[in-house]
Amino acid sequence: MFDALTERFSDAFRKLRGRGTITDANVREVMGEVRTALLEADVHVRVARQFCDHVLEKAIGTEVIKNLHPDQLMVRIVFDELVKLIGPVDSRIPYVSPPPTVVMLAGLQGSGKTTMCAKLARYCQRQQKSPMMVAADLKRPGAIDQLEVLGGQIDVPVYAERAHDNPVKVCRNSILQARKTDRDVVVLDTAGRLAIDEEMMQEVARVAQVTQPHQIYLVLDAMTGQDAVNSAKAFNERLELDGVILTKFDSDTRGGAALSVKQVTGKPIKFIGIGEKLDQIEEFHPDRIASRILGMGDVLTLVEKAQAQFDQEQAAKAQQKMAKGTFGFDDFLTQMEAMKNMGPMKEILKLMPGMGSALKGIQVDDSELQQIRGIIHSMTPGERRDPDLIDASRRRRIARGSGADPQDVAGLVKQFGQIRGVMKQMAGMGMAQRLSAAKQISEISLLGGSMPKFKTKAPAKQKFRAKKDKRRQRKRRSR
Ligand SMILES: Nc1nc2c(ncn2[C@@H]2O[C@H](COP(=O)(O)OP(=O)(O)OP(=O)(O)O)[C@@H](O)[C@H]2O)c(=O)[nH]1
Ligand SMILES: [Mg+2]
Repeated sequence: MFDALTERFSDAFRKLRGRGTITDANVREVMGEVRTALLEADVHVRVARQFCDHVLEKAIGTEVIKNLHPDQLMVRIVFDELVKLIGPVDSRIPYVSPPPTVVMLAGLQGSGKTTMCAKLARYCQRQQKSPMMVAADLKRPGAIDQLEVLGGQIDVPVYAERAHDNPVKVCRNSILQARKTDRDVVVLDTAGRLAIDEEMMQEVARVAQVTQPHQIYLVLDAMTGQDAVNSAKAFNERLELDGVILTKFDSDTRGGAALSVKQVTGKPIKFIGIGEKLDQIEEFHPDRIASRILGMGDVLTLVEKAQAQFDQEQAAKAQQKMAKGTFGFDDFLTQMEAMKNMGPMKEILKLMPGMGSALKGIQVDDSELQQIRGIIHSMTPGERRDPDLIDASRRRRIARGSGADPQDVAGLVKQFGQIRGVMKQMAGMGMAQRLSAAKQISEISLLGGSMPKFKTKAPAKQKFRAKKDKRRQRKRRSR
């Protein structure tokens, strides 16, 4: 579907190849072409403009990562923006308890509702559900037969009332029938019209009102491009849509609908139909689609690796700070922010020399990152530099400010104290020793190892000196 777009994109990026850096001027030039490519692919004008603005904004502020060419970096930025443009989406069907989960399909005539109804039933069957399909299209002669034929192919019962002409009643009865016969998913196949008309809108709105479906999906024909997007807008105003299903994704269309729907309606694409057969349904995954559009999976991997390398260098810088004993909460946070794309926290901590061993046995998972950030942001700059300042009352204040528990604050400060403990060990070393230790550590940590034990000459002497200082202070106070 995206062939033409892919080609135009790669032409545009090629222009950046051989240029030394990303500059305002060359990015603008490339984005001009990207915009034309999007418009040619029938992407909504406003969507194309916004998309290019976002990419520009990001590209111009981007630090150029060593070992990467500007075109590779641009591919990455465009990829990220594409993913944002068409996502996020949870393409699973949220099944309800108690059953049945009622899914309603709506859309224009010929968009592929009836086919999709059977595809969804098949999809649910594969998830160990027992679906039922409902022939709620009482307008088109043959509609019931069509659904029954499809039901026969996948062994899914079809609920129909041939004597009725009221789809609202049929749908309501079908749900009672599903309960009686232990069917846990009900898919309603509603009638379509050639264009959006008031009577049709009233009918689907009434069906929705009476049956209160758990999910309402709009079925759109990808081949109809911007018309599809416009009808999506009209349906979205009348129905509480939960998502869009784009059919005929296998066709030779330009892809504009796929890229515009989310921005125009605010509703994501959840599934795509990729052929006439009943198993030709796919969950919609924005990253896979974006990668398909760019057709540059290898470049994306390369950029990811370079990014990881860059982050490791940042980590090396931080650990030099640690070696100097000046590593505070701010540095800690910077490290985490810089590496938040790198995967599980434990991996990140492994990259921070010393932390792996300091935090051995302490579990920090990704979901806690948000909370840790909140807690650190609620500290004063002084507290971030010197966590020893944080006493019980400050702890309560920080907890209040971040919506965390005082115990969580205490836990974080304690963990951080352990990290600083490791740093203090390093602080006893001479400058040259420190630097070579830093280098040594960074090499080791690159391989995911933990911090080696260092022999230091100073600690005993230092401890002694510290004790002496304390004694002196006490004396002074008692005087
Ligand atoms: N290539 C392709 N064809 C599809 C796909 N989905 C549906 N079709 C075809 O599109 C045509 C219309 O599909 P239907 O499922 O009958 O569409 P509908 O929305 O129920 O139509 P009405 O009930 O008349 O409103 C059929 O010939 C299908 O085989 C798809 O993903 N890819
Ligand atoms: Mg139909």
